[in-house]
Amino acid sequence: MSADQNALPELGVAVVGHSFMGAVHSHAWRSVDHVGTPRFRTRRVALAGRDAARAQAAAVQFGWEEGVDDWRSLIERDDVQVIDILTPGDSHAEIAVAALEAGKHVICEKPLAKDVAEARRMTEAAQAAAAKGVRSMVAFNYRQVPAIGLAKQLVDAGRLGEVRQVRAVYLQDWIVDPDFPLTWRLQKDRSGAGALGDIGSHIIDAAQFITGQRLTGVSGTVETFVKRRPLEATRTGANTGLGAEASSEYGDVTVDDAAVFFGRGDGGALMTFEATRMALGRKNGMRIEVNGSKGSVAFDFESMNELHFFDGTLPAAENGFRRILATEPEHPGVSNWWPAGHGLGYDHPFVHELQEFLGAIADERDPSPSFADGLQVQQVLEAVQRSAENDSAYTQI
Ligand code: SOE
Repeated sequence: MSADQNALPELGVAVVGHSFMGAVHSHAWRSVDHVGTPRFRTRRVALAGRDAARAQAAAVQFGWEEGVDDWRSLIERDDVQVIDILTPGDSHAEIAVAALEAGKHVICEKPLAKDVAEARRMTEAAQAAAAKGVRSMVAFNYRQVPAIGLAKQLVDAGRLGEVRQVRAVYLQDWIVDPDFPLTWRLQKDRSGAGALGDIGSHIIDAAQFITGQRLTGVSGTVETFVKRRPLEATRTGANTGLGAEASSEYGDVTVDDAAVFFGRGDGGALMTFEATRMALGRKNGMRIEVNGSKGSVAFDFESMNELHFFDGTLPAAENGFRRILATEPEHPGVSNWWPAGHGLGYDHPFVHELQEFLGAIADERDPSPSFADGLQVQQVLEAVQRSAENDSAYTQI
């Protein structure tokens, strides 16, 4: 840390949750002061979990001063100004509303809540807090991938012309095995939805972010291929991924394994979406293609440093999709990292996300995406669920 950084104001941070997203966000909090132009000297004050011993072990592993078993105690502390919520969806609303009412800035994992009512309550609390200078943000990390930022810049600059079609898929396969246990991501009362909420929410946000169009209605269907699974065995050690241990008892899966839907954007675009955790062989296949009247862009997370751009204004005989390496300093988020061509990974966009959040706190503005953006995505998710329950009827948002 340079002498100048020592002069920056201190900002105490606490995270709630220490599984996959706890590990990823902790990694980002450890980096954020050392990348680009820091706005604060962040202090990683505490990590909260449900079990004291596991929280303490995670705090040591992930670099937090303390591990505690009660998130409420963090909200009461004067040395904590930021709460980062990384828990299952059923606790987001309670933690976020309490933290905002206590004057803490809040960043919260997506989807914002487990249902629209809770997301609305969080958004109202965020708006009331914003009037007092307290900031809140929902963590749609894929917005912060440089190639996705570049796609948005090309659309905004009119290089695609009128945006007419979007096709977005998010393909994973980590629950294909019927013996994979019934973790919280497979329980509706804890997560709100399955693949639809967990990864469908990302492609809804990315499609709307890139095109600047919001979905106005959707038609969709969902399926649960494996209807019963072993319950999850009590965890002992760290769990920094999606894996879990099975017990010998079984329970019902109450969420979708896969969802397919289409919708219309408010600018006239037709958008199709597929979210599944059953696409055997696909690990984190988040892909999005946008076609306009003058050009197209295509992104695939498995080659996350690339954006494919077709410029339809060039002569047909020598035209084709051009592979742009989105690693130039001009590309969004890249200039603070490595020389051109050296590339970023899954973890870097989470640092960009914190930079946006901390920049907004320092500049006294609302960060993007806001809780209101998270609420709108939640409304899309709920509209897909209603459509699916109603023979795929087209459902207004
Ligand atoms: C977090 O952003 C997240 O959506 C996880 O919840 C998913 O399970 C992961 O695979 C993609 O990232």
